[in-house]
Amino acid sequence: MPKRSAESLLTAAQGGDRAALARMLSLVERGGEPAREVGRCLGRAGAGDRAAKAGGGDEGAAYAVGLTGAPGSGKSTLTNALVRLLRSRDQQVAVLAVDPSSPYSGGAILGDRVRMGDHALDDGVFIRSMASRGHLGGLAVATPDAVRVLRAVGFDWVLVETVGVGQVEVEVAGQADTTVVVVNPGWGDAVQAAKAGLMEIADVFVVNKADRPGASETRRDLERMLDLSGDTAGWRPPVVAAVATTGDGIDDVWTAVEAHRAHLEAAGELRDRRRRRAADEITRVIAARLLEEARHLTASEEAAALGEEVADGRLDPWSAADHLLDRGVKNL
Ligand SMILES: Nc1nc2c(ncn2[C@@H]2O[C@H](COP(=O)(O)OP(=O)(O)O)[C@@H](O)[C@H]2O)c(=O)[nH]1
Ligand SMILES: [Mg+2]
Repeated sequence: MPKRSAESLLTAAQGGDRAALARMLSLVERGGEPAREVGRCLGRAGAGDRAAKAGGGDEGAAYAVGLTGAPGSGKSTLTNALVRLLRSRDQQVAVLAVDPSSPYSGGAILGDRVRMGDHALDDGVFIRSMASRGHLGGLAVATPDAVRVLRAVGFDWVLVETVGVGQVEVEVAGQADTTVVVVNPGWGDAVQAAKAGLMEIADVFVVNKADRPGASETRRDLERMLDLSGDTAGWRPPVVAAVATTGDGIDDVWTAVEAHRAHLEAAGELRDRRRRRAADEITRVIAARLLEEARHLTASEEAAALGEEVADGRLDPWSAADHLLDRGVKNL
């Protein structure tokens, strides 16, 4: 650990020091006490902001857009195109590329870096890949922290690209303010999207690679599934066709994202969503710490002896647990 406090890192990052920003994100990613200190520091800074704004809403803070979909569907290419569009409007944009399975393997992330290389020298863009393996509580905890860091540093937009459609990734994408689900023509005829739980989290569908045959069929399939999905709280996810490689349809994708944002803000839903997400996050943090404590409690010799008794049928597991819990929980 360097001597620099989370506060001084934050001040530097807010002043445009990208190394300080990267350092903060590394701390957040690694977890533990340093990550908590970063979180607390952001909380204090946020409290100051709120006081200064005299009760102003949080709608002005960076807006998070999640992009999810099967590997190869074109999320990175689309993200790159969106970054280009946002930069043309003079917006500050950060990209988090989350890879839950392979934090150190180069493949996907290196490829992403190359594809996003257009922006490598642009000050208004910050691109960062995030790992999660081995992280207590997983990226479900780390990603919102990272988004908060980027928010505090003053980015207008945070684009969060997840690498696949596993359960954790869907969860991460669902934590964004607006979630974009990317599918391809014939990509498992949209049914796969439903199977992966994407219908529930999608605010916008993009049928990318619309230069390939079958795009209109896939759009129609998605619209049919949306017809069946009933109550959508006043928002029906638009289905937008795009060709990320040429930029065709990118304006329409962004128009759909902005329409969703306007919908959330008009209805006061943005705050409600963020509040619900915060409650989920707190639950997850508590669950992770309780699990850690449970592992700690059951690692003792006493626990091993009790385990033997349970295995032999001389004791029931509930009594064994009571016995260990009576020792008191220490590390919370
Ligand atoms: N034909 C076509 N290819 C695309 C399009 N968008 C992306 N690709 C290609 O699809 C491949 C995977 O794209 P990538 O953005 O890495 O997908 P990701 O895994 O979802 O991030 C790359 O070779 C892209 O050039 C598109 O709209 N049309
Ligand atoms: Mg990618």
